[in-house]
Amino acid sequence: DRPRPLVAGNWKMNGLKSSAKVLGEIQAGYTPGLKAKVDLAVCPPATLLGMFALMAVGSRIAVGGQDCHAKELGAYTGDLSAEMLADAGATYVLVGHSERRQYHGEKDKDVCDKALAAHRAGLTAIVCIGETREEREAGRTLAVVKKQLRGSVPADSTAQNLVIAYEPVWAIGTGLTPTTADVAEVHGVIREELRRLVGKAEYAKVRILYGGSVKPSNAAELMAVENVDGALVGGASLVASDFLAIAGGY
Ligand code: G2H
Repeated sequence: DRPRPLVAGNWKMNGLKSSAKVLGEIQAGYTPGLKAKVDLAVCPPATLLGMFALMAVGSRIAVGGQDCHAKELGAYTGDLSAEMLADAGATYVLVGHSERRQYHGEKDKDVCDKALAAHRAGLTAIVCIGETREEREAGRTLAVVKKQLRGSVPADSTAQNLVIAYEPVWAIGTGLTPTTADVAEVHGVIREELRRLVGKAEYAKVRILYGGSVKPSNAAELMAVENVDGALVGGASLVASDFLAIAGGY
């Protein structure tokens, strides 16, 4: 039994109030047929989170944050706690996206603390991992992914509060994607590692998303791969018809 797939849109630093139109189009296209097959989530910038959550009430489209602080509250100017995201209507939060690791120096331990904070707030943490081009060329992909998982996945994780997103850094926003054989290998290793991390009863139910230049033309092929339980979509999630076409790849 494969887990129910999840297609999550990561809007990154894109979107103004006028982008509510895009969410409206996604809602309109989330037909009963699609609902029966796949869960949808949209992670807009935090400025739009509350509005999107209100708009999405009743549509079964989940809303998520793109990052959270590890603490519940305090003197951390500019940061947002997991509790604040939950209060605004989020049910998911991305943690450890490679852009956070790269531009904000987040390490596995930071990502783990953020995922724990997400769990405390009742959110599902989408923990992002993935190797760089240099790591792949050095043949270290599997070792890197295992190390990131061990360091970033908190011990209290379950199939309910944890989603993994495997995003090879070199495939993000570049149009390049790994072969389906490569994706199958990495996702298989992630599944095995999850057996150790979340336990025998839960590990098969944890959703493992693929991310990195997912688009309508490659989605069906990528998502047919064993142990690929959905997608984390960046650029293509900003266009409702593309996002829906990707979700329809199931
Ligand atoms: C990877 C992905 C979504 P894109 O960052 O998180 O972005 O689909 O634009 O490569």
